[in-house]
Amino acid sequence: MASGSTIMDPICLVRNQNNQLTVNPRALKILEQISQPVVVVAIAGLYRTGKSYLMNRLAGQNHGFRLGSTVRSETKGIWMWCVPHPSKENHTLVLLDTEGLGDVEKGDSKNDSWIFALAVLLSSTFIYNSISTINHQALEQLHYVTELTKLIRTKSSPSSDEEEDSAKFVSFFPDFIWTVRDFMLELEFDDYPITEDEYLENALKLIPGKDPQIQNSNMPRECIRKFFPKRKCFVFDRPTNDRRLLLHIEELSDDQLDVNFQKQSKDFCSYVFTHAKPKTLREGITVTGGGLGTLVEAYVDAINSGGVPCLENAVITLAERENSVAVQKAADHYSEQMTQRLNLPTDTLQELLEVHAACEKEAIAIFMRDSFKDDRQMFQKKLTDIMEKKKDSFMIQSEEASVKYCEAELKQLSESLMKSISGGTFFVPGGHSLYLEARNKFEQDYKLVPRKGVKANQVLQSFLQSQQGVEEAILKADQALTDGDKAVAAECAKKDAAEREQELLRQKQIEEEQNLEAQERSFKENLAQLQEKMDRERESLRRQQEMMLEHKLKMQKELLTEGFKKEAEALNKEIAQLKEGIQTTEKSFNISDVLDMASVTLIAVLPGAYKVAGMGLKLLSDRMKAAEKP
Ligand SMILES: Nc1nc2c(ncn2[C@@H]2O[C@H](COP(=O)(O)OP(=O)(O)OP(=O)(O)O)[C@@H](O)[C@H]2O)c(=O)[nH]1
Ligand SMILES: [Mg+2]
Repeated sequence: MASGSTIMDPICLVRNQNNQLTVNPRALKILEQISQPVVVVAIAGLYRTGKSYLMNRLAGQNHGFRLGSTVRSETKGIWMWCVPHPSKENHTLVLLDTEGLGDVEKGDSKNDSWIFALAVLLSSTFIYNSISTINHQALEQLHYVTELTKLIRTKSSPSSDEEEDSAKFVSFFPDFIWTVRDFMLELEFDDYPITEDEYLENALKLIPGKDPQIQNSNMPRECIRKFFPKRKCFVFDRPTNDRRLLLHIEELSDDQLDVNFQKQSKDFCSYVFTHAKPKTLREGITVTGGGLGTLVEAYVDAINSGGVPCLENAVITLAERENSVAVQKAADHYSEQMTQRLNLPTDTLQELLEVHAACEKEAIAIFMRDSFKDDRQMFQKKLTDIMEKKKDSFMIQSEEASVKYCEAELKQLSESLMKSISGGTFFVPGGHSLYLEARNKFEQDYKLVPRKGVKANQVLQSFLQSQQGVEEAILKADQALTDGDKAVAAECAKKDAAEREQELLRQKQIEEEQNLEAQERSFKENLAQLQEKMDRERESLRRQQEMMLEHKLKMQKELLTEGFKKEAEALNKEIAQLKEGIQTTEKSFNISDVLDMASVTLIAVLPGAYKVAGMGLKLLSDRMKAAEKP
C-alpha cells in the first residue's frame, strides 16, 4: 500500500475494553501508509439495527464487518475498513463501524457518548441509523448529539460562552445522513407525497409545548439543525420478510433481497460515493490516512486524560505531523529533480543555480500545497535550510567532478609537453621560445575542451604553477638569449602568473555574487508563495465564515416561520459576531505575520542577510501602504 489503499480486512481502530478506550497500533500503521485524502463515512446508532450490514454494502461486499444474529451486540469499539474509493480517483474510502449504542448489557454507558462523539469527529459523512420511524422515541435516543457540546470544545481556552463555542462546530463537523431501516410508513404529509429529506426535515421541526417529553426530543432536533447544516435521509424497506433468511443476511445474493431494498441501498451507496466529501478540518485542511490516525490518537488521548477533546488542538497536532511530512516531501522532490536535471560538472555556477532555482520553486510549491498553520514559518525555514545545504553539497559535487575531469583532460593534453621536457627538447639554444610555443598550444587545446566546469581555470593554474621551476631552468639554460632577454622573459612569466591569479579571484567574486543573487531569488520566491498561500487561506476562512453565517440566518428564518420567536432571537448575538468576524477577515492583513516571516526567512539565508533585510523591510512597507489604502 504505497500511497493508496488495497482491499484489506476490517480492523479494530479503537478498542473499548473495561470502559477504557485504546487505539489499535496496527490500525494506525495501516492509516500511516495511506497518503491519499480520505473520505470517512462513519455509522452510529442503537445496537442491533443493521449498521454493520449497511456498511458492508458501502464496501460492495457481503462479508466484512461482522454481523451478529443474536440480540447481543456484535461490534465493539470502532472498526475501520479502508477500501479504494469506487469513484473518486486517488482517494481512499474509510468506513467506520461503531459499537451499537444503548446496549443494556453494558454496565457503563459513558463510553457510548464517547464512541458517538468520536464517530462525529472522525468522519466527513456521519450516518445515524435507526429502526422503523423518526419519532419522539427515536429522537430521544439521539440524546448523544446534545451531549456533544459538553464533550467537545473548539478552543483550548475554555470559552465562557458554550453557545458561541458550539456554533463553531459547524466548520469541523461532517455531513449528516439519517438512515431509517424497516421503514413501514408511506412517505406523505397531510396526504401529499413527500421526499425522504422532507420527511426528515418535518421530523426535525421543533414541537411547541411544555411537556418534558416533547422538550427532551426538541433538544436533539435543535442540535442536529445547529451542528449539521447538510442533512439527508434515506429510508429502507426490510431486506427480506423471511425471518430465517434475515438471520443469515450476509449469505444472501442481491436477487434474494426485497426489490425495494435493492434499489434503496443502491441509491444510498451511489449518493455516498458521489457526495461524501474528503475529510477536512476547518479552512479547507484536507486529512490524509496518516492524518486521520493522528486525529484518532489525539482525541482518544484527550478522552483518556480526562480532558475535553479540543478541535483547535487537534488541528495543531495534525499540522505538526503534516508539515513535517510536507518538508520531507518537498526536500525529496528537490534532491530528486536536482540529481535528474543537473549534468555534473555544470559548465558554470550560474547553470547550477538556475536549475536550483527551478527545483526550489517546485519544492516550495509542494510544501505550500501540503502544509498548513505553519504560523511562524518554522517548517518553511526548515525546508529552506535543508535546500540551502543540499545546494551547497551539489556545488561541492560539481566542483569535485570538475577537478576530476579537468585533471584527466590536462594529463592527456600535456603528455607530449611533458615528454619533450623530460627528453630535453627545450634545453637547447632557443629552447625557451620553443617551450612557450608548446605550452601555448597545450593551453589552447585545454581551453577548447568543452564543459570543464567551474574548476577549469584553477586546475590549469595549479599545473602551470607546478611548471614554474621547469620554465626557469629552460630559460636559464637558453644560450641564444642575453641576460637582458632572460630578465624580460622572467618578468613576463611572473606577470602572466599574477594575471592568472587575478583572474581566479575575479571568477570567485563573480560566483559569490551569483550565489548571493540566488539567495535573494530564493527569498523572494519563498515570500511570494507564502503571500499567495496566506491570501488563499484568508479567502477560505472568509468562505467558511460566510457559510456559517448563511447557516445561522437560515436557521433563524426557519425558527421564525415555525413560530419559535424566542429561539430565533437567541441567534442574534451569534449572527452579529459572525458578521463582525467576516469584516475583520476581509480587512485583515496581518503585519506581524509578514514581519515574522521576513525575519525567519532572513536567518535562513544568513550570508545574504544584509541585502535581504532591506528587501524584507521594503516588501513590508509596500504591504503596509497597500493596507492603508481604503
Ligand atoms: N430487520 C432488519 N434486520 C436487519 C437489517 N440489516 C441487518 N439485519 C439483521 O440484523 C442483524 C444484525 O445486523 P448487524 O449489521 O450486525 O447490526 P448492528 O447494528 O451492526 O449490530 P451491533 O454491532 O451489535 O450494534 C443481522 O444478522 C441481520 O439479521 C435490516 O435492514 N432490517
Ligand atoms: Mg455492528
